[in-house]
Amino acid sequence: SKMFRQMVKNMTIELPKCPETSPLLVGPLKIEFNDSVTLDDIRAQNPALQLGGRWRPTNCIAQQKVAIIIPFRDRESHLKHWLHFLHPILQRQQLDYRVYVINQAGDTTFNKARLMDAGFLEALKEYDYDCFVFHDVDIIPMDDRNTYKCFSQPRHLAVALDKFGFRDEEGKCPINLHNLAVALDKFGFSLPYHWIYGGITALSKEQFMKINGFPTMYWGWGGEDDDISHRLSFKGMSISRPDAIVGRCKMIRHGRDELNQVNPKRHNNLAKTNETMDIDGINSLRYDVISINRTQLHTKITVDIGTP
Ligand code: UD2
Ligand code: MN
Repeated sequence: SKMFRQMVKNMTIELPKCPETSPLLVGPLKIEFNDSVTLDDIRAQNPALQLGGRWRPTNCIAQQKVAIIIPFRDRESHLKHWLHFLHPILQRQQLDYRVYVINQAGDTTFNKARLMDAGFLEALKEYDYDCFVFHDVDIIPMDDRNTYKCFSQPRHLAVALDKFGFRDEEGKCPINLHNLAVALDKFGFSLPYHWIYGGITALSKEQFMKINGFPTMYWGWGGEDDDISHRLSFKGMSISRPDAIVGRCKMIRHGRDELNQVNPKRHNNLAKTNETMDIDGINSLRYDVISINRTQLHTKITVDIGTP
């Protein structure tokens, strides 16, 4: 009978591995920020999400298990845009993923790298992830072929940034980013600075462990991304990137956060990465989990990461 056949199918047939390139991808995306979208809308648009902001394909085994780590404090409107755009993209990419928002407790200076380290450790307590994507809350990829997975070298995904709202006096965008990307790509360039490693990055568990995670001493804005880039090159790794077309991203324009002023010590710290990296990072980090809040859209972990 049909029922019997269905039973046998469920019991004996193992799911195939998902294809290297998902057949569901659509390519370039129109990203426009609409403030009227609500969290209820986003939940309704992503009915297959499980508690904790988790999803995986049902008809194949994902190529990689991916933890998305967002360092966070007081950026609710950016987070809403992020959830609205990213959940559908990640599902089309057929990933086995979960979204972690790592929220800094208290009101001392922001420390992005500590939050990302804590996110790595907390995610691994829950699931055997292959890959960790570290993601600014205010950047949205403009092409779903920019796959959120890990490669044989650490990946930089936010390659060509379209800074939202950047206009000249006549209200026109002075640079057509698409044309610029096409031109750069034609001549074999993707970025002016090949060491840039910020915005959205992906490291496998092994790549992350090899550099002892991220530095703990960068309080406030700047430097930590360059420190990570230094760590990678000191350990003999290089940075892998999509081309400048697939790697286009839109950034929400914003001012400097009050508790994330430019870090005056960043250049001093950066000069010492080679000496400090083996003792400063995931093996020296101390933090306390204050709360874990799982919703349909994300796992929000509030952590006390100490003070400068
Ligand atoms: C650049 C980098 C970023 C980081 C930073 C220096 C790119 C595209 N971006 O971003 O990766 O290296 O410089 O530190 O290269 N955040 C909060 N609340 C706060 C402050 C920060 O949630 O109060 C989080 C949030 O996820 C944000 C991220 O930290 O996207 C980076 O901070 P930013 O947006 O102020 O820095 P930005 O845009 O200059
Ligand atoms: Mn930003």
